[in-house]
Amino acid sequence: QFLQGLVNHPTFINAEYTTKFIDETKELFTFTKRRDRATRLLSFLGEVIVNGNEDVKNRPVPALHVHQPAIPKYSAQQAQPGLKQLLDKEGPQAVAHWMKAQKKLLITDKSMRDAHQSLLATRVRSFDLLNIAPTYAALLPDLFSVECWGGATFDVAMRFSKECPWERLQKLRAAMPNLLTQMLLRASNGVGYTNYPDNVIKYFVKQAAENGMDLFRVFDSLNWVENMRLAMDSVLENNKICEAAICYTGDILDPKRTKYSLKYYVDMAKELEKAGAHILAIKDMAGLLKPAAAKVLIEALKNEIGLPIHLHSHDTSGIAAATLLSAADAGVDAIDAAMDAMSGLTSHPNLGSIVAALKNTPRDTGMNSESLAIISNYWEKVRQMYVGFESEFHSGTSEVYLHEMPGGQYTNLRQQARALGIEERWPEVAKVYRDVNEMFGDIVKVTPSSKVVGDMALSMITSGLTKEDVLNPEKEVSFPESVVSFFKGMMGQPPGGFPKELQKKILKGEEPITVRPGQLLEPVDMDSTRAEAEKLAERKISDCELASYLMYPDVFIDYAKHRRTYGNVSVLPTLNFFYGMKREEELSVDLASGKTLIVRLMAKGKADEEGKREVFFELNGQSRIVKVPDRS
Ligand code: 3PY
Ligand code: ZN
Repeated sequence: QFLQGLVNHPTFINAEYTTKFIDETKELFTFTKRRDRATRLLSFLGEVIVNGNEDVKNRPVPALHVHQPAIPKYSAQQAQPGLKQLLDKEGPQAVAHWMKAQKKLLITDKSMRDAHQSLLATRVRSFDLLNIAPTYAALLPDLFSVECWGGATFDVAMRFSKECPWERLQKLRAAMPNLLTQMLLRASNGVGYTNYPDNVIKYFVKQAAENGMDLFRVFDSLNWVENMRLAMDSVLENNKICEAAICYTGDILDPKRTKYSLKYYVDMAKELEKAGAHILAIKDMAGLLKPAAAKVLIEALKNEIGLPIHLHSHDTSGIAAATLLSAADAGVDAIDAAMDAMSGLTSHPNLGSIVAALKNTPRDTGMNSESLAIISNYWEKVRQMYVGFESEFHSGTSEVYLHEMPGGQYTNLRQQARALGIEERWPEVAKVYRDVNEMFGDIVKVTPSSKVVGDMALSMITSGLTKEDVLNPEKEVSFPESVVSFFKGMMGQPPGGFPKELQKKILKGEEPITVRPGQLLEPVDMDSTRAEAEKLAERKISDCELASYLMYPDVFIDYAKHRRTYGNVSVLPTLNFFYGMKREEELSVDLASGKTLIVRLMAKGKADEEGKREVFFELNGQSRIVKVPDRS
């Protein structure tokens, strides 16, 4: 501690010290009592044993037979070199050329990001991802990429799982050295819900690139290419793969939905190609692209642009697999799917079934079905541990074509409706969501624009407002903050602009902006922001952690406080993280340094006069007692 205090002291860092510095600097000798890692983890376990984990309170609990799944015995050393090596040696353009030269249909596995974001409220922890990652590397060399980061996972990792998203990325990168890692980046919204200053986005992309991200799927929630350029350029500057996405909405085959026509998509694709994309993604976040439309769209894009095309479609309707197969027939280069046990519903079509369906056809993926089964069996067991986060949906729903909610939002909005006590009025929520979209001028609905529509729908229902009330200039309406910000132009410009009358009513005379929000936002002063974050976190922070603070200041500080108190809880098995330990249960915890702790729960005492309970553990054979205030 003395040495740490010395080398971190500002006088020492700035080389402003004299020979008397050590003698005169008393604070170097005030040592805070630092609890060791084992004690901090025992405190966390004690807390969960006595009070439970807030995140699973009032949620269904796993069945008695559910246990932490065994890890298939494969290691990254067994991995054959793959696309990651091609990217590192020959650059992103070489990967794009390689894609176009393939006859086989390429597949991205979404299980580690979008699938659990869409099925399990984004709760799958690093522990469960890292246990299977070496098996991906060893058994799935034919996988095009593994989407494992970005989107909502960044926020949820810190906010609920109390872990560092950057450590997740670094460790996944190391565990899958041959595979391309992929992330979802919301362009100028980073991995948040609002536009950030340009230097924040650049900084974030640089950190992600340096810490193991290979392929960045970049989208804008209003399909505004102007708002994508900065993020795309940042990816290009870091020599990583820039996959620019068009968000698909509407129905190109419906002659009445003229706003999002085939021409609209082809024109946007050309703009993105000109802007320097290596790959074009069609991001069908709600699963609205029907099989016949997919054929028309992919054929047109293949004719009009030179980029490889990567199709993403959620299975909310239950027929997205037909869309992917139709796109495969039309020549799409790559598709997204999820391991069998993590597929279907608001997630993605079933990866194993697509591989099987294409066997012995011109688009045969070359992937091994037995390997996929090993990995899917693992996911099946993982999913059982997260039963608390499963949604109420048990079947596909054709209603999605009416409300057009993205897969990642569907279950979330339903949970919000439950929290507001209006869950039984779900069909009404869906209908009002559709009305809001119409009032807002038929916009692309994907994070964060989908949140704006969802916020408005919930606010209308809870305050008993109809569409007519909202549109009536005479009727006083209080609009959610996100709606006001959207109409101010703070998320960018939607195609065709804003509905003018409604915009006037919402902004109450304030002028909206029409330029890129990033152009108006002051650049962040990185040095003073770092100093501010370090003061609040009460320690030095890494460059990555600065990026966390820039995206989510409060969430990062709460996480840092949790980490200071309880240590790195991501090393705990999932059932113990959520549900503590049973009496006599023995648990082996691998700390990052390779040190193993053997923890046994011996007993839980009664509350003392201060309301504290003693929890008796055995740690590596020695008894340890933790005192926890009983708040249960
Ligand atoms: C996200 O932005 O997290 C999404 O998954 C959007 O589809
Ligand atoms: Zn998605």
